[in-house]
Amino acid sequence: MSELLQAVLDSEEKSDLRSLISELRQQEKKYLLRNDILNLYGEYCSKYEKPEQFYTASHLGKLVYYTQEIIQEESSLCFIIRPKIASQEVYRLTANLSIEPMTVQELLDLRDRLVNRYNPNEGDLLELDFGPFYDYTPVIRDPKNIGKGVQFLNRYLSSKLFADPKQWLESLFNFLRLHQYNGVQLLINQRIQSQQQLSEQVKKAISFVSSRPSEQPYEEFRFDLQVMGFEPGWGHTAQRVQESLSILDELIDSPDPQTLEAFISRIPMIFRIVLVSAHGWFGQEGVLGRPDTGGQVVYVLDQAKNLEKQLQEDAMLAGLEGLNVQPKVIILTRLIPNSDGTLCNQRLEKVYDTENAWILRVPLREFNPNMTQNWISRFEFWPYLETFAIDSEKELLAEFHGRPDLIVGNYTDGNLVAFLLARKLGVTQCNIAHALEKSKYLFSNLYWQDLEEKYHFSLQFSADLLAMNAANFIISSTYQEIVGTPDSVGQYESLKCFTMPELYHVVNGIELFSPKFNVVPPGVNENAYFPYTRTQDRVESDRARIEEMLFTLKDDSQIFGTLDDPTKRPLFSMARLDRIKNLTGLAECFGRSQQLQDQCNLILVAGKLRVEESGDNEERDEIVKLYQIIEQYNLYGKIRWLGVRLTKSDSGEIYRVIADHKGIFVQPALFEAFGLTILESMISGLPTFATQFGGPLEIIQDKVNGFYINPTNLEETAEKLLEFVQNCEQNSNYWNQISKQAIDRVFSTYTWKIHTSKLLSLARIYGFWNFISKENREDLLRYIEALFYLIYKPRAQQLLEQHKYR
Ligand code: UDP
Ligand code: LCN
Repeated sequence: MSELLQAVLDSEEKSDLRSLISELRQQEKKYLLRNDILNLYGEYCSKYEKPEQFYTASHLGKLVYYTQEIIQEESSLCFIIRPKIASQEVYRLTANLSIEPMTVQELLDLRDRLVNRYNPNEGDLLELDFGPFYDYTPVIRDPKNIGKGVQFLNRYLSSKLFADPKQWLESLFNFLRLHQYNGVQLLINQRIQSQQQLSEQVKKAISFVSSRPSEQPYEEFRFDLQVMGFEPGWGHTAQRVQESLSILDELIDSPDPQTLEAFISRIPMIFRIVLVSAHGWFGQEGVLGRPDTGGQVVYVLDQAKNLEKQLQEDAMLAGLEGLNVQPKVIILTRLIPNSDGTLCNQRLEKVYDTENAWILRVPLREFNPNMTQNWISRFEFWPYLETFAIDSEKELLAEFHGRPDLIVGNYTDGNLVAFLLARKLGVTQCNIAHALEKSKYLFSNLYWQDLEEKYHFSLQFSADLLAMNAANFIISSTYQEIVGTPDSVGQYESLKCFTMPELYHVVNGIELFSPKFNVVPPGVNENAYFPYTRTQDRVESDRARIEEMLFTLKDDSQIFGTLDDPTKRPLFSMARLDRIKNLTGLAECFGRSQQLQDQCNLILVAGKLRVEESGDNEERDEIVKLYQIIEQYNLYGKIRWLGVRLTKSDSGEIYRVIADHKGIFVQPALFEAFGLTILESMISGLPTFATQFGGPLEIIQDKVNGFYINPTNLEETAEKLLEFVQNCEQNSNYWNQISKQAIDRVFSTYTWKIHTSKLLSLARIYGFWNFISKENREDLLRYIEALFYLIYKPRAQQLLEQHKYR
């Protein structure tokens, strides 16, 4: 990139750069983000009547395109350039237009200076650097393969196996001897004493099972195999056993990535799983739509049900039926004594439609009952995590009668608890972010001190760093969650290098090229959300009730607004009422467009209708704002706002009723990590307009099975909606076409079956890797522990002190 900068300086574009800088110097902002830079450059090009060719194809145009941030200093400018995904270069452009590369440390000092928090006289600040711990582990080279960790790992491991067969086969042999279920040995027994013997016995066993009828049940020849050294776990029929043994035989003989993956994926090593979702209301009824309770709860519940199903299927296929295997999934959450009519005060709750999946609620210790008896915002939850993990460990061991095989954390708090538990129990740890708050709140790290009272980001970002580095593997819902797009930084990427002024500098927060990252998107609950055309599965009385609720019912306690003309096309949205979800932005977009109001009604399902009913700061602010917008644009008669808590089946039927009315779903979030409502609306057959900021960019293919909107550009959003409505009017089939393509998109790509088989396969491979590579993570884990005790814990204790007086 320095060449590009140099090319600008060496050409006649140097004078353009000079004028652009002079425009920039007139800006009040000292810290310009990409959008500011692009706007400034656009204005510059039109002011000086630059040709289109110059705008994009000049050296300067390219430089601007790659520049993520510009920081103005007295006499120089700092350019933070992202030449490609997941990489960053920093340059200082001096007053006399020469360029100097800047180190990460210099950049972080500069950012501190910008907010007047640079104190060199007080000595150096703590630098956090996780980089050295990744020096000895394999890393992906090509950014396009980021998020495909397991493929990479399989290639890496099979090449090792190929290069040094003796040592690696020995490890494989030892790994196979490990597995048991409730004390019963699986796979191989004492009769096989070496890897040499293993390889001989495998051949014998293959020839034995090959002579059996392919469908013969395993139980009928179990003892023959046992004599040869093989225990249950190879398959439920002669054919399956033969396949599994043949895969092993091939692996021993000529290892390749596919064979390795196929073999490891068959190993019966996971029966008990913990899903940690610690904060907030975790329940099956009456919890959704509350401030902290949205997609994560939906995701984890669906995941638990589908994991159980997959584990049962895997156990059956492995031939474990005779052992009475009962896989168990526990969702670990906090118990909330004052549970506002929900079951969140109940210790144990069975997950519907499962045999052995449970919600286990562990109470917080009673530091101050005013706090711990009630719901605690996710931004305040930090002081309780360590003791929650200690208490949960005991409960989990009792519930499982032993250790779990996999611990999956959810969100920052759950991931930290997962780390503490996994460390104690020596179990594989998987993380799921759902949302990393750092990228949601602009400059949240730079101004953390000002935001601390409300958000406690110092604890949150520290916890993120610790948990994500500790995790054996991380699953993300999209590629861009990890490393963004060519022109926007990813959520994990945002934690790579940043300053927390006066607390620490992060010079390398996470290795984005590590194979620990894997993209595994969620699915959608197909019992609750299905195409509106599937009338045979819909309940007429529910449809009629929801129809009335959406369009005509008068119930001031839960519904605001009466529609003048309920037959107009509904624009529909449903979300928690927080700032980032931006339902107020959608209302404003609707308010500003008379044409849109002429054609459509706006129907919102969101939060509560009254400030005094809400315990959450952001929700209260949004309630006030929504009423202001309704008043300002006189939206009476054109909007309905439902502050209702829906059952699962009602929430499914709502989308379908909107689809019956040929409506549109709009998701206007300022940023959306993934967006389950988008899957729900698409599978229901609703044309969906969703934010271009975040996950929806990967879910939707623009104009094919949905549409992108830029929610910060209200006019453009209104135009896009209007254009769609007009197209539907001109072509009566247009709505149906988009609707059908939306449905197809979800069924082809976002199902829980795909998710759980991939997740379990990852858990096995990473478990195997940990074992076979003898990778010593102890140094990393010790570093993480030290940071936990030296940074996280004292800050958490300070917050706890504050909580004592609430
Ligand atoms: N939801 C709901 N009622 C509401 C708001 C949301 O049932 O009032 C559900 C919605 O159907 C979806 C989830 O909550 O299943 C929201 O998930 P999403 O990923 O869209 O956003 P999040 O709330 O997690 O940020
Ligand atoms: C949290 C969010 O903010 C959403 O974008 C996700 O869809 C949800 O969690 C489930 O992962």
